[in-house]
Amino acid sequence: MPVTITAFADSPDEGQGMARDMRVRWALEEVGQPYEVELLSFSQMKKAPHLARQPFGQIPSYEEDGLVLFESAAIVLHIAQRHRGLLPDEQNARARAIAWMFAAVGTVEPPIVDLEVAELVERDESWSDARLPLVKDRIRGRLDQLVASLGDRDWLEHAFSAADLVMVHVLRRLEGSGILEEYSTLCRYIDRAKARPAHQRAFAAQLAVFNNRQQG
Ligand code: GTB
Repeated sequence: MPVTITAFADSPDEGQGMARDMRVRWALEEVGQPYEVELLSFSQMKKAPHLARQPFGQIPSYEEDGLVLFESAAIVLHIAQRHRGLLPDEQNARARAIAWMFAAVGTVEPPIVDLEVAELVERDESWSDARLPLVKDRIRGRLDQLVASLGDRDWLEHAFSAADLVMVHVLRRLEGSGILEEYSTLCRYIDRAKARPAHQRAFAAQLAVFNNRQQG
């Protein structure tokens, strides 16, 4: 049975690759595994059949020979453990790469999500103007630390890994915020990752969903 993942039938980003199925598509492309995509409406995501795969009614989920998984980073880790090419062979480097995957979703992503909430949900609150700079500075703090760790290396470990895949996708959420542009090191890091053929195939596949919707 081929791998099947779920994705938005109507992604709010209109095919810009910001939704988290992009991480899973990219990982599968990196390791050369074919996959099928089940597109879900918002209401389908909240109903029992999908809740059995994804307890929070979100995308992406992942199914493969009786294994049902959720959480994009856990899915990427599973793919990286099952196939060669996304994690270093050497045990310590492998452990570090996995730690960076956790850091991407557990340490770097939360303040970025907080900014989205501040800008999209809280913008009309009386305290919003006072809070926004604090939220942005928390992101800058994390990015300063990430830049220091990356140093002059191309990737978080000696070669591209699942750590970079998840980290770059997390950082892409800052595109257009003006913050990322303050970090030329990170802009180049993201550009290197986006230039990978696997990224381009994954991006094109999710963009095709939007384009087909427009034509249909
Ligand atoms: N921790 C989970 C994971 O990593 O898999 C989070 C999954 C998640 O947040 N899924 C979102 C979802 O299903 C889509 S990716 N949301 C619907 C819901 O919660 O009801 C988040 C996302 C959505 C849209 C954009 N965008 O338009 O730019 C960016 C990111």
